[in-house]
Amino acid sequence: MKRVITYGTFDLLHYGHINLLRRAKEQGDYLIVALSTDEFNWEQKQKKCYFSYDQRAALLEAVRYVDLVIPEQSWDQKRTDVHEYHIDTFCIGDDWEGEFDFLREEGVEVVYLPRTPEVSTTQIKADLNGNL
Ligand code: C2G
Repeated sequence: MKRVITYGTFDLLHYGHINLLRRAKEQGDYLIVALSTDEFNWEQKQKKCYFSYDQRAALLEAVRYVDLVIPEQSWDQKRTDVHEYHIDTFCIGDDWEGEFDFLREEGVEVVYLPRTPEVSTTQIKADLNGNL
C-alpha cells in the first residue's frame, strides 16, 4: 500500500485541483490531503477562504481520489506528518518546485506536478466580481 500526501487550501474546488488530486492518487494507492485550516490560511497565507475548513473538507471527502483529509495547521508539520502517516510520496503542484525537497531527507519521494495553467481560485473570484 503506497501512501501519498498533498497539502493545500482547495477553496472554490475546481478542475485544476481535481487534476492535481487525480495525478497525486496515481502515484500510489492511498491519498491523504492535508487541508489548510482557516487560521493557517489567514495567518500564514493571507488567504480569506470563501468556504470554511469544514465545507472544504466535505468537498474533498466527496472526491473519489481522496482517502483521508487532515488539517494543515503549520508549514513545518510536513516533516512529522510523513512519519506519522507512513508516507511514501509527497506531491504538490510545480508552483512549489523545490520548496519541499527537504522531505527527501525523511525518506519520502517528492513529486512536483504541473499545474493546470488556465484556472485558479483567484481568477474565478475576479471573473465573478464583474471582470468577465
Ligand atoms: N493547483 C493546480 N492547478 C491549479 C490550481 C492549483 O495544480 N490551476 C494545485 C496547487 O499546485 C496545489 C493544489 O492544487 O498543489 C492546491 O492549490 P491551493 O489550494 O492553491 O494550495 P496552496 O495555497 O498552494 O497550498 O503547505 C503547502 C500549501 O498548503 C499549499
